[in-house]
Parts: sequence; C-alpha cells; structure tokens
Amino acid sequence: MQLNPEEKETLQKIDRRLVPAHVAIIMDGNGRWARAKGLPRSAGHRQGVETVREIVRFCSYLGIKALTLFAFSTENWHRPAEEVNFLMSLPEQYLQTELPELVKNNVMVKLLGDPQRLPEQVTRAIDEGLAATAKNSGMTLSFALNYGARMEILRAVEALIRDLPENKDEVAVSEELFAAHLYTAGLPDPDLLIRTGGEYRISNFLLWQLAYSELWFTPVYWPDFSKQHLLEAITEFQQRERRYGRASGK
Ligand code: V07
Repeated sequence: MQLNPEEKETLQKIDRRLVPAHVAIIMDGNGRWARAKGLPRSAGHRQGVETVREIVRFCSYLGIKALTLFAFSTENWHRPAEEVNFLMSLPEQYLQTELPELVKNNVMVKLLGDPQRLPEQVTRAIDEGLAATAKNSGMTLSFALNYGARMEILRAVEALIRDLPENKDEVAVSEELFAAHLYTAGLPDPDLLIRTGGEYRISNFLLWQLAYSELWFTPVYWPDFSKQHLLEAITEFQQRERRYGRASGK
C-alpha cells in the first residue's frame, strides 16, 4: 500500500488490533465539490467513484471486516433524470475495473436495498459482482443502492410475519430474529458511521443498525475524502472507545 509520510505517521498511532470491525459511510458532497470547481455534477460523482476505489482498497488493507457505502437512496430518484441515469452507470463502471482486484483481495460484494427498481444494466453488473465474490471470506463490501432504512424495517416486519408459525396468538420477536430479516443479516452492526459533506444527519441510513455506533462527521466533500481522513476517524474512534468503552450501553 502506497502511503505518504503523513499517512504513515497517523497509521502508526492507531492500534491495528482495535480497528472497527464495521465502518459505514454516507458519501455526501459530490455535487457541491463539483460546483465549487465550476464542473458539472457528473464530474463530482466520477471523482467520487475514485474515492470509493481508494477507500475500499485501504479498508481491506487495514483489516476492516465490513465496509458499507451509501451510494443511492430511495429519495435520490427525485433528482433530474439525466443525473439519475449517470449515477446508474457507476456501479457497472466501478465493477468493470475493480472486480478482478476485489476477487484477488478476497472481498465479498453485497447489495443492500431493493433491486426491483434498479435498471437491468445495474442489476446485471451487480449480479456478476455478487457471483464472482460470493465465496470470498475477507472484507464484506456492501453498497446501499435504492436503500431506505424505514422501508428496510417495514420489509423486515413483513418477512417476519410471513415466517411466523401459524395458529399462535402470542409471538416472541427477539432483536436477533428481527435483525435476521434486515438487508444486513449476518453483518455485525457498524462500530463507526462516517458522514462527509458537512451535514449532521443520519438521512434514513441503517436506523436499526446504528443504535450503538460512534458517529463521525466531517465537512470534507466525498471526492476529497482521503486515507488520511479515514485514519483520523479511526484514531478518534479508538480514543472514544478507550474513554467510554467499558461504560458503553452494549
Ligand atoms: C456512486 C460514487 C460515490 C459517491 C456517492 C454517489 C455517486 C460506487 C457505486 C457502486 C454501487 C454498486 C456496486 C458497485 C459500485 C456507486 C452509485 C453512485 C449509484 F455494486 N459509487 N457509486 N453507485 N457514486
């Protein structure tokens, strides 16, 4: 892994045995990054994909077990058709170039969200990615696409009711049973949520799963988010764990 002197120094400060198992990221600020540079929004999204490439590689290198990226929300369909079409070309673009390396690095790709409304071009590319990495046992890389947490919870309720034994008027639903019906079934809850782009909101992302997560916000736009920023988030996460770890609600 190529690291500059600053990154090497920050990397030495983190405890490699205590890296968060699951990092989730709301990748915000692509449009504003582009506007600040006088570029079209698509240029921001394209640069955003470059950041995804770099951060995925780096998380895998750090031994993070799960990385979850919020790529497209159910609300994003309200954007202009031209922008939506461009965004929908990105999964294929990313996987075409990255899939061989993901396979080599033992990364398993996962999709969180409703695949129904996605264009066929997207589901085809993703199905290929899922199939090629299904047996991998390294980092789980989940893309939240056409994802909304409230919808995810409602679907879990429906699926749970469907699975219930009949003729029972009292049912016990444990947290574990409920979580097994979410898109994130099998993944640990995120230890750390990062949001770039300067907004201080959860925006309907992983509402159930973020119950105990550390939250880390930065004004940095996603296309400018770097390995150094991720290391700073992890450093802060480890300091908070040391301070509050024993007293935490978990
Ligand atoms: C998208 C780039 C990152 C910034 C946020 C919005 C734009 C990677 C993917 C992707 C999705 C699924 C997949 C592989 C890659 C992606 C969309 C937007 C819609 F299997 N980046 N990225 N998908 N952006």
